[in-house]
Amino acid sequence: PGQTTLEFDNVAHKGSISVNNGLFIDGKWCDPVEPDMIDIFNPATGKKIAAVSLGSRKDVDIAVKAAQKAYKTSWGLKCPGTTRGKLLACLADLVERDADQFAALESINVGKPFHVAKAADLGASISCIRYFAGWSDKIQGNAIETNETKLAYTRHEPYGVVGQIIPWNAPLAMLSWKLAPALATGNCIVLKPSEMTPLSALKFADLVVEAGFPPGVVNIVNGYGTTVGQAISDHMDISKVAFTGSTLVGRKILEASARSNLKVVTLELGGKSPTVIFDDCNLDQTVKWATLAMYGNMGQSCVAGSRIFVQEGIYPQFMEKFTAMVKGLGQATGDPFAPATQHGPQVTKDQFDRIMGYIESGKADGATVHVGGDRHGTEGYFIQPTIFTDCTPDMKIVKEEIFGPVSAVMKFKTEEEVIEAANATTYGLSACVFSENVSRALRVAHVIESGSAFINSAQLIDPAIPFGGYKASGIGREHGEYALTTYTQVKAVHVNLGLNL
Ligand code: TXE
Repeated sequence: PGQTTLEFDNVAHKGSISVNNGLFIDGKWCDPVEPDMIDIFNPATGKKIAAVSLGSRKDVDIAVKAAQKAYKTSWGLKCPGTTRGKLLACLADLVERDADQFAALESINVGKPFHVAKAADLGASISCIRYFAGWSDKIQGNAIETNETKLAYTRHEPYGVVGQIIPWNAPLAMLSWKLAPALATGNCIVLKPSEMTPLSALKFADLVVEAGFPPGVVNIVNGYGTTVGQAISDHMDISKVAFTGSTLVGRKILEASARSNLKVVTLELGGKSPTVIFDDCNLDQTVKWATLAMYGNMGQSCVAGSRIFVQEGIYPQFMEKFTAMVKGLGQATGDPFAPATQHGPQVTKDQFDRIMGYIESGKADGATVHVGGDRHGTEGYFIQPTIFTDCTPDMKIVKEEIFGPVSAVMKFKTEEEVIEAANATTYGLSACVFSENVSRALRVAHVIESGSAFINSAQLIDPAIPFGGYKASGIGREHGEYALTTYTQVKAVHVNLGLNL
């Protein structure tokens, strides 16, 4: 392994940032057993910026052994919660110290506008690690009363070695969401970043060492889903896998669990979330939130409010303001490091092609391109923020997750009608409801089938508040106290206080 150095000379960061290009196993950087590399690109230019190691099944085996050893000797039940909390709090401080560098890496590798990466991605990462640091010494079971000859109590024990597979849309935030609760509860980790966006995870590994975590507690094995991801999913010595990514791969991970050791699987998958806008909304605020809900992170957000239902009384006024706002976003498209940029490129050529394919399908199915509908510029993977109108429920752009800056707007008349339409999806991750009538807003939020419902807001995910999906959007919850239950297993201890046979 060696350093790969990225040179920056822009408003956000001047100088160079070095990350190790190896695999991080047992507290050290190492080469893959079978040497292999992958090129890493800048989506704003399409140009190569680095090359890093690609692991294989053999490297996962080595990482799992290191994690098992750490679990038995220096982590898990061997390590007091206060120590785990102290280490996690230190890690949060170190990420905060290096926030500019992390934001620059997310910007150059993922295409996020730098100032957005710093506020949103770094904010979400640091607050999540800090939040779970606080839980580390508060993991406790219950004493259960049955009769006077029995003492029964529960212990919330870690699983041991957990596997974590994360995507590319928010690499550092997804890593933090996965890693923090797993470490707080005493688990050791083998984590695979997305093979396309591993740079922030590689930098993060150096901070794991600097914070003082014992070797083997955190292992980061970069590699393809079909090799490293698959090896994690069917490993006999991994007791739990947490995954964020596509529904297609989520199913494969469940199948791998069924075929191997029935490891516990939690999944955070895709969405096709509804934004429901009633006549009595606060129009100016609604337009801003609906725009953020849909186009934040270039639409590459699992909670993207991509089906926008607007009540007919406010439809013309909403469309006028929404159109202006989305056109403004189109004008603020460009270099992710420019301070005025609000909208960057899609992450890869594959994603770019996939989204352009959806735009073509919308046109072919008879929807109207109201704004955008084409690529932006000639370099990199930029797509114009796009609005489709005249959409019908059978269209692919209404049914499938596009994961790009493409909304489908539909008109509705009644509350009953929109509830049915909002729920007419296989997904159930999130929903937004806009109305100044509190009873209506709550009524609708309660019956929409989704793991989160935002009233008069969007995207405000918080580490203290559970997050996850209904239906095909996932299994289990991240964040909040609920996340602790997905990283611990319950042991019931029965003590005989005098029952004689
Ligand atoms: O996802 P994948 P892709 C959705 C979104 C997007 C689509 C495809 O709609 O357009 O998925 O994106 C690893 N066993 N989301 O193909 O493949 C892979 O290496 C184990 C929504 O990039 O699911 C990466 O680390 N792991 C989403 C991770 O899975 C495997 C975020 C996610 O990639 C694997 C991303 C396998 N067989 C995409 N195959 C969200 N919920 O936010 C791949 N991987």
